Amino acid sequence: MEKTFLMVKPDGVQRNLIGEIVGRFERKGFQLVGAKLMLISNELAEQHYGEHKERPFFGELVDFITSGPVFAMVWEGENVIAAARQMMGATNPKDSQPGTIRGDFAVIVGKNIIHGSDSAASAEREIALFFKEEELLSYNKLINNWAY
Ligand code: RTP
Ligand code: MG
Repeated sequence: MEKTFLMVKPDGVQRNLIGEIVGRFERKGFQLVGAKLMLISNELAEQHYGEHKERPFFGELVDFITSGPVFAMVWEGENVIAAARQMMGATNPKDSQPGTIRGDFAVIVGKNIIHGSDSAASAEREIALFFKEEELLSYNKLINNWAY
């Protein structure tokens, strides 16, 4: 099953949006297979955002993503990479539609609440950067019905 890497950025954690964001992906029908609250080192930030190394905002981006705890997650489901990007909305909140996470909760591009892998290749790379294999679970919610 397809997997993607999603992360509530430091602004989202500070604004108490972890539950809201996790809830959206749960209600959509995707399955959480790994998660942790963590601090990102400078080295990990530079690797994660390596594709933006030459961009003028790279320094700010690294400073911001290392500025406080993030909530790193791996989600699984059919077409989850593209669906999560749709649910996140456009990179710049001034262009993201209401109903998307960035459209509903963010104002400026440098503080846009959530990260999500943009392709199968980046999902694979980013999952490996943030999680060990044994931190990812495979489970079937239909086997045990814990409500009863
Ligand atoms: P992300 O990687 O964080 O999920 O965001 P994205 O794919 O939608 O956008 P990307 O092009 O990968 O840019 C990474 C992050 O850099 C910040 N950014 N700042 N000041 C600027 O013009 C600018 N442009 C991009 C954003 O926070 C973006 O999420
Ligand atoms: Mg990106």
